[in-house]
Amino acid sequence: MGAIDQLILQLFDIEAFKFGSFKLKSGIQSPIYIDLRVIISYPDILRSVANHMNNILQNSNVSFNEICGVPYTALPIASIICVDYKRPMLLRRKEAKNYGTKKIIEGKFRPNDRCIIIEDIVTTGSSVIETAESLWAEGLQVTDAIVLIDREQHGEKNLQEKNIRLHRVLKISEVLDCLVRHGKITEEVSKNVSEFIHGNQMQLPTLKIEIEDKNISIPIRQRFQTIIKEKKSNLCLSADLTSLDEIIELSNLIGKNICMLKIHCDILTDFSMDKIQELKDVSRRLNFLLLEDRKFADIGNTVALQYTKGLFQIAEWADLVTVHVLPGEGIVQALEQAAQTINESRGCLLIAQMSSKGALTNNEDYVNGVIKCAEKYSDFVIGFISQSRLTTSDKYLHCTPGVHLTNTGDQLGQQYVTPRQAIDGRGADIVIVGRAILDSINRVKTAEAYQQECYQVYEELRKI
Ligand code: 5IU
Repeated sequence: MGAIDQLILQLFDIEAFKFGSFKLKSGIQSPIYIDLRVIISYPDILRSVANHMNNILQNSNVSFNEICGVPYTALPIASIICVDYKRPMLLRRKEAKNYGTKKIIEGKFRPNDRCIIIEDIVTTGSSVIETAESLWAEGLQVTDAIVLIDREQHGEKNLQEKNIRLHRVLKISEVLDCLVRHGKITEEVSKNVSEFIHGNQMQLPTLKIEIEDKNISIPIRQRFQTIIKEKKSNLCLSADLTSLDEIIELSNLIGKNICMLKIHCDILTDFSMDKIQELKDVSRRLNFLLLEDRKFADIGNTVALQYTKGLFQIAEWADLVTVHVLPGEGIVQALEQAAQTINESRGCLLIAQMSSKGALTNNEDYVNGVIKCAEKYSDFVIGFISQSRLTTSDKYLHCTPGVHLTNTGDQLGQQYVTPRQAIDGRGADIVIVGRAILDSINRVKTAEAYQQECYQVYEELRKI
């Protein structure tokens, strides 16, 4: 007999599965009741459950620093795995203590550590999501949860919406099949339970709003606008730093204040797909877009390769990229086509005008050509990098770099205006700020100040 069948039969023998008619907490009448608390009385079964989870960990190549068990039944399972892997354990209190330190997460960890969640059973996934949210709030990275049983009532999808992968030892459908095969329950009971499960798919109500507003599959333009309103931020940080580790650390601190993070991947000395995935996770958690300021400028065929291939595989992680229309509109067509191979929404910003002294972009014919191109590819082009308002249409977000509250320029041609001048005078929606924040003594405080100033002016003028 296979190890999975053996586990299912053991669970049946200790009455972890009960069939009949049971009133659930929600008031719904259910033909099955699963009580996994009983397993703590059976060391062999606990051992076997932990072994199955260890196998999942090995096969899925999930890397982690800590393991967090969800009280109560999953705690002893998580302890065994921690001891097996010699990794520290964390746990999330059901309620924060109202005395002493008020910590909700117990155990030692460092910001940015990877943590996996262990749970005994998933129905809607709400307890895993609550646990992940507490861990995220502490700066931990959580992308995977392992459960003993998935009731297959929409938990996997609900977790997916939060970018958490669900790994399960058993699915309820497998349990039913196995019990029928071994004559423990009749076909009829199995069918009854299956029908109940299918009829009780439980989408989390709060997630419904998220699907409309934040889900990665919604058009990027809509997502951007929602982020700006929700976070009250029209600030984009231009993180022209050469260390991706530093950018990740900084975005953990400043992510809450920005609507977008702009980077140049080709100046990074420590670029790797794993690290950029980490940055992407931070951007999802703290809800900002990632802009790779690649300034594509070649013929369509080459640009499609630059976008999707090579060391950087930009299309995999950048929500938005910047594009020069200098080679003609084929460049945008190529990028849009290439983006269709990615299963998340992607877009681009066309560079219409530059902030640097003597920029050749800044003539009327050129800018008109850029606007025409935006109109033609308006599903993919969501805005401009510009120094003035180019169209009256609200469809395009105008993003303006070259902003500093105290400096007027640098030694290499950069020309600065203040946030108010950028938004009021030049019609910017998004203000792109780099060294004004990066070179300040307290980057977090400075970012907060720019966020407030930029959004206040924006609200005043656009009455959002
Ligand atoms: N950037 C400009 N001007 C432009 C364009 C892009 O400054 O016209 I197009 C980029 C360059 C840099 C950032 O990455 O925006 C501005 O950084 P500072 O705020 O540190 O100058």
